[in-house]
Amino acid sequence: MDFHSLCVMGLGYIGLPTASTFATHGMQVIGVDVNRRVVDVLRNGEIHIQEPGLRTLVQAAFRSGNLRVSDRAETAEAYILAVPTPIGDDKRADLSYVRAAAASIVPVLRPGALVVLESTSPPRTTVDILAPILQGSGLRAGEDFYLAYTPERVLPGQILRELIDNARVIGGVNPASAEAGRDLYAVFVKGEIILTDATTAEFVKLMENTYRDANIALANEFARLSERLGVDVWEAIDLANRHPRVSVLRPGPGVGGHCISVDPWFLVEAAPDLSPLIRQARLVNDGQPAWLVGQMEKAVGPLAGKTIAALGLAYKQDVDDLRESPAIEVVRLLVARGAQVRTYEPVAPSAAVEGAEAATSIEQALSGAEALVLLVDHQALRSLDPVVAGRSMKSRVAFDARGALPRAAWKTAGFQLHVLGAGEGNG
Ligand code: SAJ
Repeated sequence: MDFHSLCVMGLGYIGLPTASTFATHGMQVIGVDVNRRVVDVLRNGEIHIQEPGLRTLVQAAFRSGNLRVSDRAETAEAYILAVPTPIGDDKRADLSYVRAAAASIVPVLRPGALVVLESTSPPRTTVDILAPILQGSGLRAGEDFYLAYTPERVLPGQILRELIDNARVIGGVNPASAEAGRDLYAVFVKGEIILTDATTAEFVKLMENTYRDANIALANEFARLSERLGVDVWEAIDLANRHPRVSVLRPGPGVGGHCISVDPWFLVEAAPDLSPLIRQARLVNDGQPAWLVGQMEKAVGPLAGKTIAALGLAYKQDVDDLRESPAIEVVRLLVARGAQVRTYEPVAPSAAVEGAEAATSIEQALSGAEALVLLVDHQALRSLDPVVAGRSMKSRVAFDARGALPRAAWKTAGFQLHVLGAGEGNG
């Protein structure tokens, strides 16, 4: 099939790059977001999210004349749904955005169109939830219109390259739908495109992020064990990873972002009796901020009244995304312990946590601090000069929750340095 027009529902971290990339590859694209502010920002030539290269791409898309933005769906040959699928406090998927986006397509859906869901979703969402809503149009999925699921697999920070280069799994409600999906994405995808059924494609996505979550949980548990056993986990991981079939990930303050800390719950929700390991991995990673704060208390005593500089709030290095960030959870716990916390987030300078003071510069964050804690290994923080940092602080105490600070330099600068997972006598 040849597609000329596309309607992308949801202009966030996935929808905006996807819509723009299709537009720069010659498709007529209408990008839709129900948030009026997002539409206005984009119409003013700005972008509302940070991602390397995105501004240039979006500007090129607008300049090509192929991209328009709106707050309502329009008739097109193909639709992509890239709306959020968050979890509630009960750890169950909230599909309200998917339902609403699907319902808004119903009046404009025409025979022969293709609808693709990209949002990470619980298994069977495409078949059991999306298809019935779209069939409210009177058209039948797989017969009168094509319906497919394809997971986005791009890594925040490298979205634009991975969007094009990564392999794509496309699952259809029938083979013709998967083939239609392939024809659409072949417009720009250079990676291999592999066809399957919709539920398998949904499951593959959840497996990938669950695999990573479980492996990070393992690294975090290794860090806890190392502290107890007097082993330096960083050295131990380096040595274990010389084994040809071992690749232990990095321990840290926990797992954040809107993907890995969320998606495994979709599998737990689907079959709690069959997923104890997946659930436990989530609990280990969610418990990591409290573990870190506990270790800080062990090292320096009660935190109440202590002035602590918390460096980094994003969920991982060199992104501005604060969603589900374990760094924010650590700050909350420090505040709850009565510490005077000053935060500094170089990539998202306006980021703030209730109860903590948001510093606008690293100097301001460190000035008079009795300890610092490195929570995100942003390039700008890794390269912090310990001599300069020590000069503005009241006491030279540093906690490194990412194993990212050059230890010798910090110790030479007179710092008492505590590294997560570096057992007593090895730090
Ligand atoms: N983290 C660790 N230790 C590690 C690796 C990561 O503590 O060794 C932490 C990070 O600091 C962060 C969290 O895990 O808080 C997640 O970061 P990430 O870089 O592992 O993954 P995301 O959430 O940015 O992107 C993931 C990717 N999935 C996989 O690698 C399997 C990406 O390909 C997906 O497209 C994305 O989720 C998504 O949108 O689902």
